[in-house]
Amino acid sequence: GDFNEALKGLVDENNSSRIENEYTGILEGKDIYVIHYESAQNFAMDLSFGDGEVTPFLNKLSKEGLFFNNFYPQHSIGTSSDSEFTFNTSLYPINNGTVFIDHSNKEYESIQKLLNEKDYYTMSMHGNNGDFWNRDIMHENLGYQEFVSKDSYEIDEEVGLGLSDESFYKQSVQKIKKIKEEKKKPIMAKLISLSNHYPFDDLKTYGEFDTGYLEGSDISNYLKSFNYADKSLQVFVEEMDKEGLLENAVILIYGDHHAKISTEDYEKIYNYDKDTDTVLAKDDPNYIKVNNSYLKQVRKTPLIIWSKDGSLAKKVEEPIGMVDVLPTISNMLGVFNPYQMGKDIFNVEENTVAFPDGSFIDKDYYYSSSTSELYDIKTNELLVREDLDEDITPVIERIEQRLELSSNIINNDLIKYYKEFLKNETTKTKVIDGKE
Ligand code: GP9
Repeated sequence: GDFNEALKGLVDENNSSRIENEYTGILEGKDIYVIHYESAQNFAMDLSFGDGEVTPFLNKLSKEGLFFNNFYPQHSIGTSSDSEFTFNTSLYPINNGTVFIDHSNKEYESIQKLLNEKDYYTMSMHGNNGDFWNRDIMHENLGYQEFVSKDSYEIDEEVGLGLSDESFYKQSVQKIKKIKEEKKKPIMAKLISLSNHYPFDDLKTYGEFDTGYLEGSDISNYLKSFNYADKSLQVFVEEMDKEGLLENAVILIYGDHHAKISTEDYEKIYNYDKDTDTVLAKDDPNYIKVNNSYLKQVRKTPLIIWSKDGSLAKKVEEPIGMVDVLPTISNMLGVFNPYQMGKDIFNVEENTVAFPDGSFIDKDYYYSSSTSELYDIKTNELLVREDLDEDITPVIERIEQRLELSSNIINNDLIKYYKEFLKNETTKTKVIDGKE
């Protein structure tokens, strides 16, 4: 019916925009290690205090790799699980529930399934309970051949929600090593980190990290936690290297969503005066309250594709969303998902990042659907739509249509029916061919 027509439109559009570019196939056959980096936010990468940068190791990787510094996760209420879902499928999360929980019985096309067909071994690893976010069911559905969770790890050191990142990474490297030896094929392994999680109160385990004028605030605790997670990530990369696992591999890092940090705490950073080393008082006439546009941008998370030889090094400024990651990396890996909602970032001139609530960001604007406010993305100034040269109504409408199509695919299991429809079409053609 109508749904299939809309899906057919998407498939046709995706097929016709499949273009070779300088990145096509460059990762074919390489091992891909994906770090799902809990609550990693971009702004912290730019901060440094008495003890130096908050995330020196992540910063190093961002300089040596392909660094998307305007990357936005597009999660809804399913937070971590939504980001995983969108990364895996290039579909948007739904608004009235959580795909991982409510739609785990539907059929999806995923990066794992595409790589499985290319004889990859695909797996995911996490130090938390396997049924958290219904992962044990959903990871299998999404095509991971193996999901290693809490029961397979020795819980020898705990931070926040459970097994510490450092121990998790160390044990994971040994598991990866064993699997590489056994399977003798390219591997895609996703490692879901855990330590950098709210409420960021495990200060003793994080270790010393001076946050200067922020000391004592929640954001300070977040930065200490992130600094800990950064040191753990460094352990992971160094151990992988020691085991010789980085020679024909890339590490892809994405921040899954923003952390719970109060607006007031962001304002501390915004209203900090370097010369006097003080934060402006709240009643000071120069005190600046941050608005929605600022908050949307300060909640950006990193996206990095890194290889040991540094050959990918480049900064990509174009706005990119989680939904665009699969189209972009699948072109690099030489696979293709016809049901993707996102775009290969290297094949678009200007990208628009849509959020599940209908808000969007592009190179000029941030539009908030809940308030219908439009902001200048660079100055965070509120704009008057009527005063603009261009009309953004068609952009808003197109986004609504795309989100509706994505939700329909999920709610009505359209990929399954579409695949059946395609199979029938092929059989029909064969019968006709047979008669001729
Ligand atoms: C739990 C971890 C955190 O296993 O992924 O989930 P979140 O609270 O970030 O959605």
